[in-house]
Amino acid sequence: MHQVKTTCPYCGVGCGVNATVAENGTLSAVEGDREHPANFGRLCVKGSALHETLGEQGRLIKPRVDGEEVSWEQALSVTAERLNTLRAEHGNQSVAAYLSGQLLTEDYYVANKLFKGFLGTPHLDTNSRLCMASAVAGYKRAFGADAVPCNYEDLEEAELVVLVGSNLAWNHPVLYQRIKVAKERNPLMRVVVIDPRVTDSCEIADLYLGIKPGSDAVLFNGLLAWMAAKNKLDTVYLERHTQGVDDALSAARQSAGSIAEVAAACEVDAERLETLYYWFASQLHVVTLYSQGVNQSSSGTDKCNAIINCHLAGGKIGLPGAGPFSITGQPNAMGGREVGGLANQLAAHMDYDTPGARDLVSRFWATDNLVPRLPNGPGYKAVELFDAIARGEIKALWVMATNPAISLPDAAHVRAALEKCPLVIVSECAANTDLLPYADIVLPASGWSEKDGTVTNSERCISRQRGMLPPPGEARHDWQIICDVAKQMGFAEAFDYTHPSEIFDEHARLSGFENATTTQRLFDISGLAGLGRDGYDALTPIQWPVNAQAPNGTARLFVDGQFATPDGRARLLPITPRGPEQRLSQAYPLRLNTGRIRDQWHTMTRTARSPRLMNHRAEPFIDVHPDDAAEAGIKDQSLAVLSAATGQYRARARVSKAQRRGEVFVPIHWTDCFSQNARSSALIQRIMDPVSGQPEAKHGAVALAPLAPAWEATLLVADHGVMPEGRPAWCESDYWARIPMRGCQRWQLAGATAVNDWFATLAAWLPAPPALWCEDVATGGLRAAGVENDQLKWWLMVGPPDELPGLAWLEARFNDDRIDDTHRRRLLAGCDDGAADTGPVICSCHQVGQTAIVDAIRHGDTSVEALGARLACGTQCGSCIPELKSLLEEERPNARAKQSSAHEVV
Ligand SMILES: Nc1nc2c(c(=O)[nH]1)N[C@H]1C(S)=C(S)[C@@H](COP(=O)(O)OP(=O)(O)OC[C@H]3O[C@@H](n4cnc5c(=O)[nH]c(N)nc54)[C@H](O)[C@@H]3O)O[C@H]1N2
Ligand SMILES: Nc1nc2c(c(=O)[nH]1)N[C@H]1C(S)=C(S)[C@@H](COP(=O)(O)OP(=O)(O)OC[C@H]3O[C@@H](n4cnc5c(=O)[nH]c(N)nc54)[C@H](O)[C@@H]3O)O[C@H]1N2
Ligand code: SF4
Ligand SMILES: [Mo]
Repeated sequence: MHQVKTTCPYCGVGCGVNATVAENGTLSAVEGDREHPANFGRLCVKGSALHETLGEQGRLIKPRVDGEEVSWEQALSVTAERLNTLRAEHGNQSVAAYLSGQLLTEDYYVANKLFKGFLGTPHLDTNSRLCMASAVAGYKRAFGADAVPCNYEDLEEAELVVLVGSNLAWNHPVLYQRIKVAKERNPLMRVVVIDPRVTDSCEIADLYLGIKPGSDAVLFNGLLAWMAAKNKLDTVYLERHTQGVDDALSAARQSAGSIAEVAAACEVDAERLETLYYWFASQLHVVTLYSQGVNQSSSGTDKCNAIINCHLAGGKIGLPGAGPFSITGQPNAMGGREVGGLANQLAAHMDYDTPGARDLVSRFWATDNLVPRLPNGPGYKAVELFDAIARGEIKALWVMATNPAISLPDAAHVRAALEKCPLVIVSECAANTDLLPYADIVLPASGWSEKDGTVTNSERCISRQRGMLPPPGEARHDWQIICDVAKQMGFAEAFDYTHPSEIFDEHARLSGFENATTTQRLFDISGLAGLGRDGYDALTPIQWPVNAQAPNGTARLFVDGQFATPDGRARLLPITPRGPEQRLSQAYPLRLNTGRIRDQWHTMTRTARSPRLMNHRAEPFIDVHPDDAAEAGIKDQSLAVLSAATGQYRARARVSKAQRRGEVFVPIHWTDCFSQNARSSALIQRIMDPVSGQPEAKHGAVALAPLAPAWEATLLVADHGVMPEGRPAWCESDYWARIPMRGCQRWQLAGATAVNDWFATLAAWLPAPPALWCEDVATGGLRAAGVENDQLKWWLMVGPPDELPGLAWLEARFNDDRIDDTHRRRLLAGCDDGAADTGPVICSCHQVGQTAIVDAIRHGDTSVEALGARLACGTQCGSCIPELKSLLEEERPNARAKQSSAHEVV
């Protein structure tokens, strides 16, 4: 048994993880690394379940070409040959790559080098386009470089933290916990949440602004104008270190009138708005932390600059506890930006129009004598790239570590493009995704715990992810696959790496190459060149820039007021606010918001492997305000359908006052692997920010209607030895959702037409006939179970899922070697005689259910601490504390109607 220090592969917080590798070669436990500056020992529920998501089952283990398993040798030569043929026939620019912020920096670097440097195509973009592109463009316009000024300590040192379009409690939980602790220590610290939804992040908010979706630029323009009117501008800072304040101010004044007018435009209370303005203007130590509620907009870049303007105007930047902080989503969104993985970038923070950059990069890569030369200008951004595929212009696409069939807007259009594309190559870890059916060539990649390299988190901190386990089957590391293909294509010398440390070394050298002489680039990690393999293996977290001037890294940028623009001054930009471009209409009257849930990661290829992470939100859902639900004739927990111009979405309604009237929220996580039709991206149009190319994923237009099925059922099916391969027959139902459990799968099903003969239906669905059967003719309810060789094979309940017993007991029976007589008698009931149903799981770490918590509250527990002492809930990662508080509130005598999980905030 030994311990390895590595980094969590999920969110951009980039927590350090201590992983325990057991004697049998498995990863037996994980805990937070106390020495890592991102988390100092903390982990959230996803991070602490990492070891439960590993194992060979469900992994891709062999390369495939045209649906047939082949050797690596064949896969590589076919890949190289087909790419070369298409390039020869249609030109270099007919091939493209679509990468991901979940690749390691080394993978990203070689992919960028191959496509832009050696294949001569600029069409290499990344899913960071859907995520960080507006933040990148905002920083570049203001600072002259894509550089996050702040660090995590600033969040603790601030007197005011403003969360804009960020549900930090769920999406960056460890940072949220850090702010929470800092707030307990510093009673003067204030937190403001600006979000159309009341989220769990509001738990620590002193002020909540339930803003009209898309109106953030009006709010921040209003703030700038207000600061000027109240003499709260830092005129000395503006004069010495910035440019453009006059134009910015006049644009701000034009769009934002009085407090009352801004409040009306943003649909928030005027007094609350003025409180925010007053707090912001009167504090120097302010951090505004913004995320997808700002970025994923057709005017996302402008919103970022509206925020940055206010920080520059108040001199609230370059100081401890101050700055505009764009928080990154993916573990290596930042690393991808560093190597130049966006289509408008060339390499190492250099763009095509950076003076001298093209020459510098081609000399460094020794491509200057090569035909083709480096591309002349930017390539297609993600949405444009798929449009070019649909037009037939791009003939070959290599996708790595992302799933455009799910995460790009207008999924139907993307799928049609993929269908049409002559060559689709996919490098992937999971055996089952919505993208793989479109792949001509499938290349099995190693995953977290197997791969070795570096990632950069939200505070520019470079950390090592370390390989601990061998990849399953024949899976290879992404960097290796790319280099193998490059070698087959004739570029052996330039891709002759034997270890990621060599790639990192080259990346570090490029970042410093002629830096300060020709193009002055802020991104400089030349201090990390020449580490050698041992130095690379021993690398401890460090923040860039790391160079001769800053050998130990740089905690904070722009402390001297010098920016990366030609004249060293930051830019304030004139911002004219624009609303969402996806317009509401009579046909589609509701505003659609999309986002994340606490326990799942994106398309669930990893988090759904840990059954306990499925418990918090088991099915796809639609959050809807009670009045909108009533108007549509929809009850809480009933099935509903959303329609948009581009597609449909079916899920269970959650009626909640946390939603504003006229707006619905859906999660982004469900794919065709987990549900019949619950892809959020099917409802979003292909509309982008004109500067950044980031899609407007937060502002769809939809209609809501009940699904009103004739029947609903819950079917549990054992994992092994029951069903043949392929999609089960019940997937023909009008609604289904698959929920992985331990040893079995739960299927929530519903149909539009009544089933007259369940016995015949079950015989058609399942090989094992019913052994137990209980029908309630009056209600149409039915319970049945299939038992073979004393083993539970399946269990069915026809009826609405709120009649289900807690499923822990049944789950245990699916894992029994044999069902004894006592258990057999209880099977249809689905629980032990008198056993309490624990209800939906609230605390994922300790698996504590809602019923147990409510019971404890009714027995006198009045605080989160008391509940923790009795049930252990909320005592590990703390992510469920907001929900515990809601339950405490709801169960209080005379509590308001038990309808919402909203928190009261002033
Ligand atoms: N659990 C979990 N954590 C994750 C991820 C995950 O999949 N699961 N993914 C990671 C990734 S890649 C990313 S990018 C981050 C994203 O992290 P966040 O940006 O925090 O995530 P989202 O839930 O997409 O959206 C944030 C909030 O924006 C709000 N919003 C919508 N429209 C507007 C608006 O017009 N104005 C304002 N002010 N707010 C608005 C939404 O209501 C939502 O609460 O999370 C990372 N962390
Ligand atoms: N409507 C709507 N759409 C959105 C968003 C939204 O808020 N609303 N958010 C957008 C944002 S911010 C993001 S970041 C995207 C995320 O969307 P995606 O990037 O499409 O989602 P993931 O599930 O993270 O896809 C990663 C894939 O890579 C595989 N994988 C994991 N590790 C590795 C590896 O090491 N190598 C290889 N080769 N494969 C690997 C995983 O199994 C998975 O299939 O979605 C975007 N789309
Ligand atoms: S906060 Fe993010 S990086 Fe940290 S453990 Fe959770 S998912 Fe991983
Ligand atoms: Mo993201």
